[in-house]
Amino acid sequence: MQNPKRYTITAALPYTNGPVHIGHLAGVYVPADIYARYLRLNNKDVAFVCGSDEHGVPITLKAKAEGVSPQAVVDKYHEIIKSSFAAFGISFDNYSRTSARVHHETASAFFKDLYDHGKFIEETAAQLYDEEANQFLADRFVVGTCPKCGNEESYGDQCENCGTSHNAQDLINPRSVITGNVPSLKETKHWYLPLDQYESWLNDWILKGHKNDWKANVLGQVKSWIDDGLKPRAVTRDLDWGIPVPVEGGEGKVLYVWFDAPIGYISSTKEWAERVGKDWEPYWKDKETSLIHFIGKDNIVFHCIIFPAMLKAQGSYILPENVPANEFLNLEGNKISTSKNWAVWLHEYLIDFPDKQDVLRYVLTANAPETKDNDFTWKDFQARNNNELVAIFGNFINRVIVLTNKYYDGQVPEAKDLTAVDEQTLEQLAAFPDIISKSIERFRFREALSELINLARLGNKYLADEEPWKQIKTNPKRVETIMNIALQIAAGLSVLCEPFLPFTSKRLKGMLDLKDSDTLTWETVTDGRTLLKAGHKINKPELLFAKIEDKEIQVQIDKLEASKKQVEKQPLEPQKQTIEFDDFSKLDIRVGTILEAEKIPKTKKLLKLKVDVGIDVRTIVSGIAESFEAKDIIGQKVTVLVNLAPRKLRGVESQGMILMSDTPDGKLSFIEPDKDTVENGEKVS
Ligand code: B3M
Ligand code: ZN
Repeated sequence: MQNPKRYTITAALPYTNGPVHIGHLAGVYVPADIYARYLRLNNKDVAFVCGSDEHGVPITLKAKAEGVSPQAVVDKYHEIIKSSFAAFGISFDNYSRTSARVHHETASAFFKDLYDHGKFIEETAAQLYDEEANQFLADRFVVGTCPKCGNEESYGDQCENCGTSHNAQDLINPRSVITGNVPSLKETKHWYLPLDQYESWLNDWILKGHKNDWKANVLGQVKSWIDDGLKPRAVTRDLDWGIPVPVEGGEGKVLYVWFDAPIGYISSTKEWAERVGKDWEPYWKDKETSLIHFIGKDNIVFHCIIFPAMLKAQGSYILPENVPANEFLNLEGNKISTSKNWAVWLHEYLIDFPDKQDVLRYVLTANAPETKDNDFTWKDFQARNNNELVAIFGNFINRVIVLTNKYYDGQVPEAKDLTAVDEQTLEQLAAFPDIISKSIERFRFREALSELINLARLGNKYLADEEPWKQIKTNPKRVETIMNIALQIAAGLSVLCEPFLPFTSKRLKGMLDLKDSDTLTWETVTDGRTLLKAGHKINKPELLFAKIEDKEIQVQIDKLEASKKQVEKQPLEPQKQTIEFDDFSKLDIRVGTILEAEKIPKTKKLLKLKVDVGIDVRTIVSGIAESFEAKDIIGQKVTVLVNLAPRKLRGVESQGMILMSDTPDGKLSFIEPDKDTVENGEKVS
């Protein structure tokens, strides 16, 4: 679309079943924020909206796992996510949540509207049911083998291995996540969106209409969906967490989370418009609005097929102009995994690196998984900070500010008698806004960022070639011009870096004493000669970027290693049922000493022991022969359950039990008092 009147920019609504990690940031929120900030700097009318996705099975499962209500789960993570986005400088115009009233009303009305206009198919069909849990098994309540790739741990709605999304009934060997049982089938009524009826329209609109401007990975997925043939898709579920189905027969059912969540973009826009006194409708209904969805690749089908079909069915909404979905970011060579805690969590990063938001924004953009999956490593994070932000960007700015303060007491000198090199440098500066724009407008943020760094390189090269620090003695007039031009580049950087590095932009503008009220837009950089007027006074130098030392990086690597070990550890048995103190006090446990030990013939595990337990010396048969040699344990102090009913093992009566604990290598270990002075017969309580 040439010159749209306004932009509606959406970023995928994060599920509130956990905090946000760098994969989410690199895939969705950082590129969306760059785009929104860029447009605002170009004086465009922008609504950048997002919010928490608070429905769906993942929330219910998390609530079950934590033993709290779904509401408690969403309240907790909504706060964490919302505040960490804000601290990270993601400039949403509005961050809402799908539990908000405006959203329940909007989604409900949307469903009712489609229902009233006969856009759904109503169908009663057999669905997976867990008899023991008394519940239908939709989506993530069921796992099984993916019909497409054979992954045995595929969810009911989506396979994380191959990315395909399917219906729970499509799984081979399904089992309930709640009980582990094999589900049965039970009839239930649902409403379906007949996607098959939209197939040829989707084909024309996306595969023909957008074949040149949408990303190849997005077109590829859409094509494969359409080639496979679209089927009607249920938009309601038998669950109790979600937005109630607002029509007759909908009792006890809720809207499918992927029906309500994208409507969340609309509700969030409404909430924003209300707050700032605007009309929300043009942002969703005016043909001259450009609607852009930023998402990760696992959300493509929902944003390119299902949601557009819903919008089309409703009839009065615009369709997305582009859906620049990213691939995935891996971490240190492995897939990011919430359950394995293999992630860098944003809220933790912000604690560990409180003033380094821009460093992470930089690294995630430079490494963005735009066309293929990419890897984040802490070493690369450190290297990019030290070799690019500090050594190129920071170094240039520092030289300019320090020298201007030193030579001219901070006053911008005048540029006179420009040389060919000066003219050329200014022309190069003036070309950057356009170069960077072109990349941003094609959603090539890595390319855009590398051009930004090229501008800092230009500044460094200019200073290195012109050597003001040498010429100041021999040709001070010339140095005035050099420093003026270097200052224009610094000012240009302060503007052009804003979408990528907003905190840096602010600090740099502070040093250059460029007030926010100054009319410095993207466009002004194209006339790079007068960004800073002669005589303008700048401020003292401050550190823009600091070197990151090995030890700071090691802390992060150690943290990841610790998560890995945690996962590799054998899972501990869950705690047994609670007992009363009276139950415990029935046990009579005493300290004892092994006096004799011999192997019981023809057994692998059993030793016959004579143990002095203070009250008497008794025979105990113990299954510890795989962990100890009989001769080595004579004299060993032990704890013994002495009032266990005697029983015969291999013909020998055992009168008690030695208490042991397991060791990580699968052997046993004695439980002994930590002091030698504890005597046989002392009670353990
Ligand atoms: N909550 C899914 C996800 O985080 C999701 C996106 C909704 S966007 C409308 O992958
Ligand atoms: Zn699969």
